[in-house]
Amino acid sequence: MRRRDGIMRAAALLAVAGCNALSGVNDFTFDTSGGDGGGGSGGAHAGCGDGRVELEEACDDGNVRSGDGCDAGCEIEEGFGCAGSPSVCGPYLTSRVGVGPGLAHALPDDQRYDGSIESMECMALPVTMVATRVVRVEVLVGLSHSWLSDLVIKVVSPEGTVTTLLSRAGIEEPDDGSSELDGDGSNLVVTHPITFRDDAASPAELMGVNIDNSKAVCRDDGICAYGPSPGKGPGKSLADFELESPSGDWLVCVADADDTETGTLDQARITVVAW
Ligand SMILES: [Ca+2]
Ligand SMILES: [Ca+2]
Ligand SMILES: [Ca+2]
Ligand SMILES: [Ca+2]
Repeated sequence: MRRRDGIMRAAALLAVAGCNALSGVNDFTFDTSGGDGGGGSGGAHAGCGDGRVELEEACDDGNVRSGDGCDAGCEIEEGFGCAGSPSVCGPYLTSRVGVGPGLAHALPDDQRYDGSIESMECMALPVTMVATRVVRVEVLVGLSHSWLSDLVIKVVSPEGTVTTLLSRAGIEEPDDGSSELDGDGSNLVVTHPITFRDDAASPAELMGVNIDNSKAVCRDDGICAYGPSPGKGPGKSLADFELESPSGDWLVCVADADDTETGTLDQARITVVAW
């Protein structure tokens, strides 16, 4: 079955990645400024600390102590997330997991991409966190390719949510899966990986728009971070993953949807902030 093929592809790549992970690409950091002066201690008001989140409260954890995520004025402290009533709060944690650089995985040319994840090449990124709610996700992809608009890049969360980061740059594609369309012909090079994050100034659809076909994105135009442009692909942005569970295999998937020009996957890295 096609689906099984796709998973096996991802697994094979993960095996390659396992070797690379030994060289220390994985890291895990505790990232909170919590407690030391978070926002808005406007002073306790009646009802703050009673364990019920009322209209004027962002949180209420049943006390009027600061430093535990919900401050003495029932405001959420910087670097924390809170949910529920009474509020349960936790510090933001950051996990960063990568495969490569150096994967050297040839991307099949014109691989009969049909919009499905099974028709893409996927790199699996196993994230393990004690946190349970995603706040923010950022993805870095490193690959070489000689014709940017051949490419579609998607991310799949452990819960199975799919969002599209890049879809045939410079092409108003009629659907997710068409081939034989010519858009931006800029190059990608492994020495200059691309970061996708929601607050980037440039949309991915305009990648390469200021350089000619002999030039490389990021290296020659200095623009290395892009906001997702799903085109006809699924999803809106990386915020689609908010509040999902961060733990499990995230997939970064790439398809080459048109013939002649080719490329090679070099690395992928995901940064997940969650609490
Ligand atoms: Ca209250
Ligand atoms: Ca508190
Ligand atoms: Ca497009
Ligand atoms: Ca191609």
